[in-house]
Amino acid sequence: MAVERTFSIVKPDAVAKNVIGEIYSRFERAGLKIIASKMMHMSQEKAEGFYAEHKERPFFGALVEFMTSGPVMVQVLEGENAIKANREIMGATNPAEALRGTLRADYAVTVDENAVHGSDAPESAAREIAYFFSEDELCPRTR
Ligand code: DAT
Ligand code: MG
Repeated sequence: MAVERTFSIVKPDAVAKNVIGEIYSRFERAGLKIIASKMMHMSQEKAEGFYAEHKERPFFGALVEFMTSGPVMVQVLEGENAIKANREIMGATNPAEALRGTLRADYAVTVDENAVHGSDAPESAAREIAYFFSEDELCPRTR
């Protein structure tokens, strides 16, 4: 197993539900360390760039509108197999298909407002981390 970093977002619906701490606790209980974190309200341009891979999808406009509808928390998680571990904590994209005890099963209601984002591969993790954080904002644990 390898120590990895992944990028995560607590989306506007979950921030509005006031469950930032609950979600951070799930990461911590699973052994993932938060090595960078900030609250922000994404501009349309920022959200469009982040989801550029979905530009041609029919839900793109609604997705960008949702992601800019309120503040989000963006964070970098570090730990053993962090990318896959975070995807397991999150659950399936559609909360109706998410396993019990996952974040999306507990905090999301619909596929278009599904509480959290998590990188899906090493390449996207690196790209997404760099899209939101500069190198000097990352704080690896030294103790
Ligand atoms: P994930 O967020 O699980 O990585 P994804 O990358 O396929 O899922 O899609 C990104 C986001 O786009 C997803 O979190 C919510 C939205 N989305 C995906 N499929 C959708 C659909 N069929 N209808 C509405 N929104 C959708
Ligand atoms: Mg995705």
